Amino acid sequence: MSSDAERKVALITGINGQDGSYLSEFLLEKGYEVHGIIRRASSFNTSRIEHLYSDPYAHTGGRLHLHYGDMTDSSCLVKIINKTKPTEIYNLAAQSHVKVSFDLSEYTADVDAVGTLRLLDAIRTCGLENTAKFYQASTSELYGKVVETPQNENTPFYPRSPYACAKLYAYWIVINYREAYSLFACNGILFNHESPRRGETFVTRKITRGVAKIHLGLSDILELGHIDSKRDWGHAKDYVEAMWLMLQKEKPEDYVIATGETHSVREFVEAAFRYVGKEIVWEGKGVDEVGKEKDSGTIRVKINPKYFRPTDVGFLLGDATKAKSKLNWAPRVSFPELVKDMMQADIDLMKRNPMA
Ligand code: NDP
Ligand code: GDR
Repeated sequence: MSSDAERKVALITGINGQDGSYLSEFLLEKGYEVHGIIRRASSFNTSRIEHLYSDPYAHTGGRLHLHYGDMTDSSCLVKIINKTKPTEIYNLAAQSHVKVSFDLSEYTADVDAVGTLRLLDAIRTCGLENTAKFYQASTSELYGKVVETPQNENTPFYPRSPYACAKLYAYWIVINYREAYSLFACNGILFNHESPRRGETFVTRKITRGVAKIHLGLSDILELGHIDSKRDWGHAKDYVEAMWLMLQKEKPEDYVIATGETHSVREFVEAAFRYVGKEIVWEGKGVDEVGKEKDSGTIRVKINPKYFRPTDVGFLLGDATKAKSKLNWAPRVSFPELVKDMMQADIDLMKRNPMA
């Protein structure tokens, strides 16, 4: 066995999510042994990482290892950490859907807030607080209501959902464990990042799937909620590199990761339709604030209030100057390239499987 200083063993919670899959690829390429926690589900839930197994039925022989676990179960977290003795832990697991968090508020707090505490305590229980480095998936949702813009590491938080409130607890408990126990722990305050592997119910993927279906004649309408929300959208592949970079520094710190550009949901829809060169379906009314409708001549999709949130985040724009200067990190994929990547992937997917 290699010495502790040489060991490169990563543990990823949420490994089968969008970010977990890209991060696994990235770390395997860097020579890491990668362990991931997955939940038991009633059907297969590893489609995003299946390509990483040399043989899907013998993957334990490779450098990627999966363990059943759950952020609500402390004992399994202790067992997995004790068994794998990771040198880096990436906490990506979360009930990550903002709108769903209004319906599952207590569960979201249990997984996203208390789950983070459980993981931090498991590290201490296993005596790894001086050796394991910890990454926390913090979020631009912490900023919520606009206080100042662009948002950087010093911008005050104003969370606007049970999800954001749970992540706010996680953010601070990470800082507390860093200060109280000298744990090497970083918050990556990541702005929205997307990809062809983005969950189907987040707005970008919903749009690219919907437009691909319309393009191929499989559907004729796309229903959305608040289309005037603005987001700073990057590509997930770029963002997982930033997670790793944070853990390679001498000192643990918190970093904003963003592109420094913001676009509305409406602009994303327009870019997607442009990509397929299709006439836009005009239906319904526009909205410029949640709950307040106004006539608009430029509606591309049907607005369905069922997708509105009790409180939404209207505007996000990140300032990643610190990450640029200290981590030498910069996004590579532009907004038009992101839309193109996601559109083409969904067109290919729908052609292969129109029922997808
Ligand atoms: P996904 O929703 O794609 O992935 C979330 C992962 O967490 C899935 O693997 C999911 O497993 C797992 N998970 C959910 N609940 C539990 C639980 N109780 N126990 C164990 N695992 C659980 O999210 P992303 O990959 O997009 O995001 C990764 C992290 O980064 C999340 O914490 C998210 O909140 C945060 N974040 C994301 C941003 C983005 O724009 N993508 C921006 C900023 C932060 P399962 O498949 O079983 O549901
Ligand atoms: P967000 O992403 O809430 O920013 O959280 P999402 O794509 O869900 O929403 C972005 C904006 O689009 C508006 N919107 C819709 N959203 C969805 N999902 N479906 C719709 O039909 C729709 N129509 C309009 C929303 O109201 C919102 O304003 C994501 C998640 O990945 C979080 O986990 C992460 O922390 C943040 O990004 C940064």
